[in-house]
Amino acid sequence: MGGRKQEQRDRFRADDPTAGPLTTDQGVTVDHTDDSLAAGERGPTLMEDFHFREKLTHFDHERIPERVVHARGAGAYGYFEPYESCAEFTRAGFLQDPSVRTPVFVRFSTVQGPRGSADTVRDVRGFATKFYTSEGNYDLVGNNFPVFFIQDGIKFPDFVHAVKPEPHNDIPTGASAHDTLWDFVSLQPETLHAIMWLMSDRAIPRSYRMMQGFGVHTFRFVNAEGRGTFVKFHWKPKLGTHSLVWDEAQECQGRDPDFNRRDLWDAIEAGEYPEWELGVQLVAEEDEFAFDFDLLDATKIIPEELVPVRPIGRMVLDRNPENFFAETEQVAFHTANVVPGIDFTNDPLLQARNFSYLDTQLIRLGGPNFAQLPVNRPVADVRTNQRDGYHQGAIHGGTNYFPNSLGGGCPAHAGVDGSAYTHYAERVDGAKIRRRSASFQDHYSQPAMFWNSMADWEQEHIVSAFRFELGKVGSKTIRARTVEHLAQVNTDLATRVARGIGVADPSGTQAADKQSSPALSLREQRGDGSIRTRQIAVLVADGVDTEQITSVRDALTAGGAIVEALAPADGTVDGADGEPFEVDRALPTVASVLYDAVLLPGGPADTPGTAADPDAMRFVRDAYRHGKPVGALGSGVGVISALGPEGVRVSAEFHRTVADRGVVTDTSPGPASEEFLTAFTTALSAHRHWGRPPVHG
Ligand code: HDE
Repeated sequence: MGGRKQEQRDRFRADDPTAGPLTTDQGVTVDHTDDSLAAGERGPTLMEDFHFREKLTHFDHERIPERVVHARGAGAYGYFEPYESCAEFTRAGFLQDPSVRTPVFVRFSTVQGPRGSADTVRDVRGFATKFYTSEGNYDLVGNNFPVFFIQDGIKFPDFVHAVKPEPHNDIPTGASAHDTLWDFVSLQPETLHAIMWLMSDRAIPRSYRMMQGFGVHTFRFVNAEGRGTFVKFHWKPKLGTHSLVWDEAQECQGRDPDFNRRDLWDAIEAGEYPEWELGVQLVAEEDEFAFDFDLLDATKIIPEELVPVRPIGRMVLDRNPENFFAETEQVAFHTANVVPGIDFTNDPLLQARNFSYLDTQLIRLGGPNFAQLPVNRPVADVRTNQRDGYHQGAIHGGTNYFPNSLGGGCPAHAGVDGSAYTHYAERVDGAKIRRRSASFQDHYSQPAMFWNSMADWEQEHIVSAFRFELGKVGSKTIRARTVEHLAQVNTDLATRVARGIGVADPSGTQAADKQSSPALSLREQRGDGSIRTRQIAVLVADGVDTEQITSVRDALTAGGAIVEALAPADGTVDGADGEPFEVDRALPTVASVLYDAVLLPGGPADTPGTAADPDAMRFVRDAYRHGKPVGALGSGVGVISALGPEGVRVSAEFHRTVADRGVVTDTSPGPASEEFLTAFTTALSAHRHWGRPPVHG
C-alpha cells in the first residue's frame, strides 16, 4: 500500500494499552465487569453504577445509519501507478509520473440489499476508488456496469424506491425480482440498457477481483494549457471478468453469504493482490457531437470499437483494513472530490451525484467533520476556515475567516502558479427549462447492441434471468408491458421471455438494429488467462491414489491455484499406499458452489470411495451442472460415468481430453500425465463450459 497514507493512518491507530487493567472511558480502573452493582445479591441494579451505564450507553449507540444504497461492502487499501505521463490530456498530478505511487482505498458493494444481505445476489456492484493524491483526494465512484438506469438524477429516488424492498412488507431483500421494480422499468424505457446488464451474467460476479469497473459518466480531462478532453474511465481486472451461474449464485447465498467479501479478504491475506488496469476512452472536445448518442447520457456507452480503451496505469490492492467499521463503513466517497486536471460535464446524472454524496455523508457520519476520519483524511495538507460542528477532532488555533490580518492573512489564496483547482471554463447559455434533450431519446439501440454482442450462452442466461424476475412479478399487466418494451430491443428476446412467463407473444417488432460491440461479451474479457487463485476441490476417500493428488496439486499450485482435499470427515484418509493422507476440509462444511473446479483422483477399482458418498456425488453433479471444469484420473473416471449424463459416458474417445466441454479424464493409474495437466489447466482458465448435456438427478 502507498506509504504516505499508511504512515498517516498509523498515527490514528488506537494504541489500546494491553498491559494495564480495564478502565472506563474516563480512565478509571475497573475491577469487575461481569456483574452490575446491585442492592444485594438478588436485588435491583443501582443507578449509581456508572460503569454499567457507560458500557450499555456506548453499546446502544454503536450503529450509524447504513448507506441508503450500496450498504453492503468490502474495502481494501492499495496503490495506483500510471504507465506514463498523461500530461497531454490532464494535469492531474497522480497521472504524470510512472515512479509515483498514489495510495488508494477501494470499496466494492452491492446496491439493493442492507448491510446484512448476501453477496451473490443479482445486482449492480459498486466499485469506488479514493486516490489520496498529493493534490487532494480524487474519488472515482463507479460501478461494474458502464451504464445507469436513469438519465437524470432527479429520478434517482423513484428508481431506488422501486428497486428497494416493497414498502408494506420490506420484501424482497437483495433482489430485483418484484412488482415495483418491473412496474417502473416497464414505464421507463431509459432503464432498459442497464436492465440488460442486470439480467446478464455481469450481475453475479465470481469475485470482486474478477470484475470490470466503469466511471459511467463522461468526465473531462483538462491539461496545463486548459484544453479539455472528454474521458470515460474503465477498470479491467488482470484475472479477467468472470461470473457465477444463477443457480449457483442462489445456493451460495446460503452456503456462504460472504462469498465475495471473503474471497477479497482471503486473497489479500494470502498475498494474491488483485490488480486492475485503468483505461480511458478519450474524445476531443470538437467531436462532442460525432456520435449517434449523447456523450452526456449515462445510459449509453461509447463502443470500444469506436473509441479504443487506452491503458494508462494499474492499481493493486495489497492491504486489508484493520477495522471494518472505522475504515470500510466510515469511508465517504463523493463524485465532486476531484483534483486539478479532472472536471465534470453537464451529464444531469453526474450533476445530481455531485449534490447527493456530500449530503448523504452528513446524516450517515453525523455532521460535517467526516473528512477528519483516518480513512477519509487526505495526505495533502488541509488548511480551511471550516470550524466546529459535531465530532470536531481538532483543536484549531488562529483565525477562522478570510480575509484576515490578525492571522497574518493565512490561509491565503493560492497564487497563479497553476496548483489550484480551476473549473473548466465551459461556455453555457440557455433558458431555464425542465425538459429532457431530444438527443437522450433513443432507448433501444444500445440495449439491442448489447444483446447482439452476447454469445449464445450469454443470451440464454439473459432470457432465463428475465423469466425468473418477471416470473416473480404478480401483475400480468406489468409482465406484458415489459415484454412489449423488450420487443423494441429484440423480438426474439421478447418472444423467448414471453413464453416463459405466461403472457402473449409481443405484438410489436424491433427496429432492425444490427450493431454489436464484441468487447461487451464475457468471451472477450478473459484477462491474462492464468489460473491464479482458482479453488480446486479434490474429492478423496480411503484408498485414494495419493501420488495422483500430489502430482496435480504440485502442478496447479505452481500456477497459483489453490487445491483442497475434501473427504467425508476431517482428519486423514488411508492412501492406496497405506499411508495416512491429510484432509483439508470435511465435505459437509463446504459445497461445490464454493469452488471453481473438481477433481476425482483414482484408487483401487474395487474400493467404493467417492462414488459411495452422496455428498461427494452431489458435489460433482453440481460442478458439472454449473459448467465448471471436472477432472478425473484412474478409477475416478468411473465416478463421472456414475453421474449418468449423456455424453459423459466413459468411452474410448472420452478417456483423454474433452477440453471443449471442460471434462478432462485420463484412466491411467499413477501420477497425472503432462497431457492431462495441460488440458485441465486450460479448462480452468476458460472458467466455465457451456452446452453440456444435462445430468440426471
Ligand atoms: Fe451512487 N450513491 N448515486 N451511483 N453510488 C451512493 O452515497 C447517487 C450512481 C455509487 O462504497 C450514496 O455514500 C445518486 C451511479 C457507489 O461508499 C448516495 C445517483 C454510480 C456508491 C448516492 C447515483 C453510482 C454509491 C449512498 C444518481 C456509478 C457506494 C451512500 C444521480 C457510476 C460508495 C453514499 C461507497 C453510493 C447517490 C447514481 C455508484 C446516496 C443521487 C451512476 C459505488 O449519495
